[in-house]
Amino acid sequence: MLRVLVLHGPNLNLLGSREESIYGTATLRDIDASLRKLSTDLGVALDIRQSNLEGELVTWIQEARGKYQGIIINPAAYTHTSVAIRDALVAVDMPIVEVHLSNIYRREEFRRHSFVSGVALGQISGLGPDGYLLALRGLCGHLSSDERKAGPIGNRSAWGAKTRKS
Ligand code: CA2
Repeated sequence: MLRVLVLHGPNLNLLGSREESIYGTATLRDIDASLRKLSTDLGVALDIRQSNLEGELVTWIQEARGKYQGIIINPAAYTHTSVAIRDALVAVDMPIVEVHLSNIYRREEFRRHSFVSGVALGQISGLGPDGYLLALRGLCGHLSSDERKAGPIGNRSAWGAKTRKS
């Protein structure tokens, strides 16, 4: 059975209680419940954690090696600041999907840069809680596909490789 780790970064525990105009009304519990339901349908084992501490997230990423096949992460504000989280994601050497509830490219300038996107399999931004479900489907599809064997994602188009004729 595939095992996937889901990490939520700082302040996401406040979802649904403030800033609803940006992040919506769903709580983190709601998001986690819909992820768990989908994981049952997909036959995937999920562990879900949230932390407000950068070091704790780094430790959890390091510990993922050998226990999980992939990580879904919303690094929240650390997206834009944390070389430590990026380095840990590189070191753990497994596919990463980055999720943001809001569209970080339509907001303040400082949110447009992600330290994580360059080391991620993919990023989903702006689709609200559904983004996590799409991330889980995408990650599981990637993990169970022969496509992985075609080489590092950075060296090809993951999707294009499948559709290319020659
Ligand atoms: O859109 C996202 O998912 C973000 O990762 C959310 C982060 C933000 O710093 C990123 O730029 C984009 C902030 C999460 C804080 O969530 C709150 C929820 C309710 C009240 C206050 C903060």
